[in-house]
Amino acid sequence: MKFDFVSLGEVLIQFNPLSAGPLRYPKLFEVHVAGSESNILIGLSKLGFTSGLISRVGNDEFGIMILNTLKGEGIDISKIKIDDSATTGIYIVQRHYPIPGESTVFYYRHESAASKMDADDIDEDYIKNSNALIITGITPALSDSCYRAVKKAYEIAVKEGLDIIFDTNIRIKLWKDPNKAKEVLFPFLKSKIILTNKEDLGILFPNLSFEDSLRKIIDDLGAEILVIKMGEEGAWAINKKHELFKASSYKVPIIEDVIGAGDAFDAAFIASIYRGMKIEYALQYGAIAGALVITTRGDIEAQPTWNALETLARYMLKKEQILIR
Ligand code: KDG
Repeated sequence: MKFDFVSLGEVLIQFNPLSAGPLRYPKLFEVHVAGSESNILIGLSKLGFTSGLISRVGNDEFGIMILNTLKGEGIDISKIKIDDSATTGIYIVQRHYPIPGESTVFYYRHESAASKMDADDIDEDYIKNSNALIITGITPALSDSCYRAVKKAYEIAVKEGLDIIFDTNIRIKLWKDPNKAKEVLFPFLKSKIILTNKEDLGILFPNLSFEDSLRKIIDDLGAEILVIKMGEEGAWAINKKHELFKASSYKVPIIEDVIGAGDAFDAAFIASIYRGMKIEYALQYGAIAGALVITTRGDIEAQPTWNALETLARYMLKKEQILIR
């Protein structure tokens, strides 16, 4: 079977408290399946694209929950190994504290099953049989062996001429040292589509101004589209001709949990581009998908179908919140 997209990364169990505030108080938690790469693939699946994920889960109930969820969402799980030697990683979300509207994550994923992924987990034919490879800056941060796995997948994709889509997604809690993040992630910036944010650009290009870092990615590293996600301030995109596109964010009436908005944005942006839409509309669809996800706890549940995206876009047009096709 040929997939539209293939990715590799850790799928985690997310514990999300029913009440906001410091984690010492909540007694009730919801359980969700999350993880940047799987979030993006699930978002793409809801928007009509096929994909497979390369990963590992522990031989435990959470591992089974992840496999069942991914399968249920239409993701191929044939390359997700069940590792007897380690457990499935988890993380806990603290919402609206200390900064209202923001969420903080606490990881319990050190030495997790997915962190044991290695270059041997990468099956060349599986990558070759996909149209595009999606990678994020999270997987290379998990362990040296995960870095080798990402590098191998990337090299196969380059050799086979696949489109490569890279979300820089620098998680400082995982890297600890920003210089290490820069050193390891820089080579992956040679990708067709780059999705990033201002903070990550500051880490990747510490000696360049914001404008010069954009120029460097487009002119020297060869990206065709560079997207800068700016949360509440919306998103920008730049193409090879240096045309700049801007979309505002959609202001939602409730912010439940902002985690996962960036992945939903990526999925809707990528889906729109691969459906042949213009960059300016793809940006707006990305912003809509991101807005939807922050209205609920969990990263994947409110990711939109194509129909939902269009319904919300029309509703917003009526309210003149943003201009949409
Ligand atoms: O983008 C959302 C992810 O950050 C979250 O689901 C957990 O993958 C995760 C990570 O490594 O932070």
